[in-house]
Amino acid sequence: MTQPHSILLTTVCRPFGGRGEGDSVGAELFHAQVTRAQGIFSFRQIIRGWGLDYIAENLSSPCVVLHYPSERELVKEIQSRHFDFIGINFVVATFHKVRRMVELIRKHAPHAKIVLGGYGTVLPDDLLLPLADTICREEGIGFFRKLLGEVPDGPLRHPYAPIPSPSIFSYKRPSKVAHITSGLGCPNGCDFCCTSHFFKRRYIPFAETGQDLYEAILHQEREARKTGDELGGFILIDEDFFLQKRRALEYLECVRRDGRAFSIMGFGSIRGLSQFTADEIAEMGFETIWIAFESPSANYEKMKGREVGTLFKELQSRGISVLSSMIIGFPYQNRSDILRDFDHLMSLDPAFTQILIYFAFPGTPFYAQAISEDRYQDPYRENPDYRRWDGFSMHFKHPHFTASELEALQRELYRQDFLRLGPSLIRISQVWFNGYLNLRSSRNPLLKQRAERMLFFCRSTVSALLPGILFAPSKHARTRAHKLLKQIKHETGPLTIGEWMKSLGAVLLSGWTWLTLKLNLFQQPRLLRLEYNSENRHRISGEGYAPKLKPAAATTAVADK
Ligand code: B12
Ligand code: SF4
Repeated sequence: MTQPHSILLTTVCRPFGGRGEGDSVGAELFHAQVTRAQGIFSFRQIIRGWGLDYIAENLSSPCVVLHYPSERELVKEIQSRHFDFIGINFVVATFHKVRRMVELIRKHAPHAKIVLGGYGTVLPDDLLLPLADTICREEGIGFFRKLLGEVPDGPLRHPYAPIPSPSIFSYKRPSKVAHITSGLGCPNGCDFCCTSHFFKRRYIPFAETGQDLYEAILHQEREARKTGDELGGFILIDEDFFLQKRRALEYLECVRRDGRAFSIMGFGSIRGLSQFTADEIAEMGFETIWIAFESPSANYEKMKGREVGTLFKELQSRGISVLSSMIIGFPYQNRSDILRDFDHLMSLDPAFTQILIYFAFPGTPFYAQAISEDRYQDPYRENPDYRRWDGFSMHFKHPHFTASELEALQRELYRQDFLRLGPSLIRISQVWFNGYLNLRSSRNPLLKQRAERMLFFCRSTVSALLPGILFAPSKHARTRAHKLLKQIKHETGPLTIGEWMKSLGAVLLSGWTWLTLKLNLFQQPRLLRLEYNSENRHRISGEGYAPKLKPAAATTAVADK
């Protein structure tokens, strides 16, 4: 039996968006990267650093986790008690914050051992070693267990670590979204991909079987019930969930057996998704799937499978919205190549779009290539400023673009996405509505149930269509919102007085949202502080609480075919 240690795990400190920092680097996915050009229509959702919750949940020592503390809050925490280890999660773009945090830790807790972890550790030792006692460049639970003398490959527990449901027009929905990581890493090995190469193209399962995953989801539900949280759905972190075919099919079997699907947002490649029919994917409960579009001519393995247009259409017709990400700035691309790809993507009508500039993290084949071919531009070659390792700046010399030209084109494409397809809220409502129409007469009980869920989603956001009709950025988008509202009313009945009142409320709230954006008010995350394995925790991990999962220490080298 080892002596318990006292551990503090923290994300990097807020505030975000300081001088020289990329404006996408913060605590949000939608507003920072995906719906960033959508103004008052942008989705808002603070996402926590789940890696830290996973580590804390799986240690036996008491552990405090801080998500997005200010420097003052961090100092207050480290002064409040003795911590043996202080772990910091960071990415390359937030490395500069680590320097400052380490300064504070060394001043206020000089005895504490500093552990650096997360994907920022792809940076070289000469930068990191002076700041750390230990660096974790692997799966963090096993690593931390080893560090503390615990059994590294003991059973793995999924923490209950929910985040708020996405909000729009400053209206905070009461429900939460739970999170599960079913695995880390990805065997696809795209040349630019940090996570795939971080784990050397191995897949590290956190849920070995479909039954494990299903159990983990039920466990989240039970925890939500205990805590009094209303759960709106689940975010499933797994770079390419559908590539693990056997596990996904087993999961489907569990859903079919119990006749109950959970709403899931997840990630899947064309290659992985093509192993399933759209009905199967819908039966599993997926509501939103992040599918990389990149550039079809880039020819990545992950893009091989069903024709992208057919796949998108099939999914959308079952009420599954697609978040699609495009990369621009491949060396072979000139302006018209990029515009052609973009037109193609727009024709697929994704509910959400992300457009990033091709760039390379240390440790990837593309990074090695860029160094050997001397492709970095001067400011990024010697002593680079890592704050802009964010997908919104171009680091390389390009035959057809200067950095500012490509960055301007990226901004223009985000604007075009918004103008042409309209607010994501309308796009996603359209998908739900079509899903409802297509599935309502299905003889498959799970799909019929899904139609009911789509109808519920549609009606519960119908009030938000009025701001779309009034303020969407183009005539086309306003007409789209108007037409959708008419169709919904036609098929599902007129708006109730309550819905009309809410519609007016949404208009007022959209004015308030405009003001808060304009004045930059309430845009930072707040501190989320949690205690794990301690008396003070609102729920104590222990016997009877852990789902029965197999040890997750083993790594799987290849995906199921
Ligand atoms: C969710 C997510 C976010 C969320 C939450 C961020 C956060 N605070 O963690 C949001 C949307 C806010 C976000 C933003 C950004 N993100 Co992000 N994000 C992810 C994503 C999709 C999942 C991370 C996750 O939760 N995984 C599940 C947990 C359980 O696993 P994990 O994080 O890997 O943690 C495990 C190990 O890595 C390790 N570990 C992690 N932290 C620590 C700390 C210690 C002390 C130890 C010992 C171990 C350890 O142990 C954990 C358990 O095994 C990853 C891609 C991916 N699939 O991993 C990208 C990723 C981490 N993001 C990335 C980037 C670039 C960004 C942004 C810069 C994007 C931008 N343009 O602004 C910003 C930075 C914001 C910020 N404040 O850091 C890159 C990082 C690459 C790099 N080397 O820098 C990734 C890898 C995506 C990619 N493939 O490029 N992101
Ligand atoms: S499919 Fe996605 S996660 Fe996998 S290697 Fe390619 S970019 Fe990375």
